[in-house]
Amino acid sequence: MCRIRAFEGQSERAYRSGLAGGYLHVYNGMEATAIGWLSSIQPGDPVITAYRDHGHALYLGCDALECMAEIMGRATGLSKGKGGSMHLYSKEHNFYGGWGIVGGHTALGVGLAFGTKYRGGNEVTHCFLGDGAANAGVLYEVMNMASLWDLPVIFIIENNEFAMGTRLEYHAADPELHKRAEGFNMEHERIDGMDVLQVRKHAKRIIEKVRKTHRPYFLEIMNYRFAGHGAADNDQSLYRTPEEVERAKQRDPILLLGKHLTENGIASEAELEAIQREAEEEMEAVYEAAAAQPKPEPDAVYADVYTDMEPERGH
Ligand SMILES: Cc1ncc(C[n+]2csc(CCOP(=O)(O)OP(=O)(O)O)c2C)c(N)n1
Ligand SMILES: [Mg+2]
Repeated sequence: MCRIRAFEGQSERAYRSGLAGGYLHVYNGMEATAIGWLSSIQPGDPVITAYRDHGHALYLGCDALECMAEIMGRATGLSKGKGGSMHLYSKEHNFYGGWGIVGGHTALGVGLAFGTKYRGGNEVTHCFLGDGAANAGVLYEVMNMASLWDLPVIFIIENNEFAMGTRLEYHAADPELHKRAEGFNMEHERIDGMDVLQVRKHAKRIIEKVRKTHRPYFLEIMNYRFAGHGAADNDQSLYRTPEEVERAKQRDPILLLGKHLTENGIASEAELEAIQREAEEEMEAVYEAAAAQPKPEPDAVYADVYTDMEPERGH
């Protein structure tokens, strides 16, 4: 969680220095969700998410320098410098992106789960989405398919209480989003997303169940984003107060885990500080190294657009 937080500090620095083109959304405050969940998956399980994707990519093992190089549009970036912050992608790590069309990637997530069923595999697809994305029509088409066809997919709503500047209560007819799964005959629940150990505990139980039953699951994880919607969200006073943010920060996932570790004698304050410092130093070096990477050649724009590969055949 410290590595992600430190990485985000540097990615915002890249944006403010004009080194990151396009758009950028940081994960501060939400780290316990990705880590609690992804620390419970099995190797080979596909993962897909929206544009707030740095934390997922890092935890899945994507190289921090390649991620930062991607954010800076460099040829050595994870997506060869052509995707930017919103389109981190690494098939090697079963990380299928990184998508900017709100809700659109949920169809791809269900496609990944369909692929598993078609090939007779035992993987579970983990499809993260935002609370705002939960209002996209495509989600309801693919929830129906997932349930009808018994596809092993877990929809994980990262409910950070806002869709850009619109608060949950203003965009959702029923703010308990998980209940929407009822119409699709799908199991559902809502859990706290600020305590990484709690997320991990629930994740183990739910993932095991889906792997056994091959039935989809609809989960809503409550967290909170500490930063603005994106790096260009400069006037948060239009939709929330600094006091509200401060209140939420009292349950900062890094703070909560730190408390747990010190109170139970697992780590000392000094050890925690060292972990934080190490993460900060690592990501500062990553920033410098990424800024020194080459930019793509103009011709690269034509590469990786079409494929002449034969599609993979199943049974
Ligand atoms: C189809 C589509 N409509 C609108 C947008 C513009 N847009 C970008 S982010 C966003 C809000 C999404 O909020 P949420 O799903 O809660 O994700 P969060 O930013 O909170 O992680 C919107 C409406 C978009 N990218 N795609
Ligand atoms: Mg949101």
